[in-house]
Amino acid sequence: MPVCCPTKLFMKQDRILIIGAGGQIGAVLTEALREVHQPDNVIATDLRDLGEQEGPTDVLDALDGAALEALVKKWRINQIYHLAAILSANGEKNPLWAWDINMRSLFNVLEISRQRQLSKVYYPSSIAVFGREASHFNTPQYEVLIPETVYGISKVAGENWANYYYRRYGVDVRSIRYPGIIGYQSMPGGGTTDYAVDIYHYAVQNKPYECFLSAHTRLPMLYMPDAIRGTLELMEAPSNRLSVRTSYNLAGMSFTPEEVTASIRKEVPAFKITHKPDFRQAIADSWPASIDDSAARNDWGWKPEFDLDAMTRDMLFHLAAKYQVENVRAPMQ
Ligand code: VAH
Repeated sequence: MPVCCPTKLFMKQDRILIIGAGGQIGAVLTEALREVHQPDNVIATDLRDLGEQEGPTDVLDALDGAALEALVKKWRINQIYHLAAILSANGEKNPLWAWDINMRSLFNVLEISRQRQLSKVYYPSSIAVFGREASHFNTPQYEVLIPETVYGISKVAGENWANYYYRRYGVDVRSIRYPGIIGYQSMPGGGTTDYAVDIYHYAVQNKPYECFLSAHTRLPMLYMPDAIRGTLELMEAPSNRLSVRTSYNLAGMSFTPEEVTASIRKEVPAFKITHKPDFRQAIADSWPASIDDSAARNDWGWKPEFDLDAMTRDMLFHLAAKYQVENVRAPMQ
């Protein structure tokens, strides 16, 4: 079943290592990469055993540079997708631990990529790189970056290291500043935008949901199929088309808990929500409400396909199957 890319980009003989393949994006990206490449050429790794999959898996702690080098040699890797990170909310519970994990794992990836001249590296960033000093609406690609979370600080540093390894050593590192990502295939972990996933799991079971953000908190968001397709399109773009080597702004939609609730109620009229803002409200308030992704559109033809109602229909349809709920409308065609 095509995860995101109705048209196969093309089959290639690259050998790809995915770090953090058990995470919210990593799990879906692994499946999508195995649709484009030979499944046996996509090696999924995580801290924990990933169990049986369509392609090879391995256990990897990305903080262990020697272990990473051993896997790159063992599987004859020429591309790394580094999806492991401590996200915004969890990072604030243990700042120096989050910094260490996010940075040491990146340095291991960049160094092994430099030493073994890997062909491409994918390193996700986030709109968490922006703080209150940035333009709040339609935040531009080049903007002052004063993040208020350790996660955001690590992503600003990471973007600049990626740019450095590209310009100094020619390592072809590519990056996207993901907004909040919403999908039915996997659960998020430790983020501030996780409410936008949790709400659908409660709604499809017609359970009341207590939202940890206030009703009017507007944040940039992106549906998983769009996020995955955008990532693959960036990775397949000709290198000479890419003008941004820190990280590309990417946007899909921008909504508040109140607006996603209204969208859900078109399908689940009885859905109830309450709001009990916690420490994540301050994080969300420091982020942009919407993002200008014109650089991605100009450089590699980025264009989102899902709006809020289309995402709602798709999320509820797939989650209805998971929870064995009936009478949920099929997704919009
Ligand atoms: C987080 N989901 O909430 C991540 C993301 C823009 C938010 O980076 O931390």
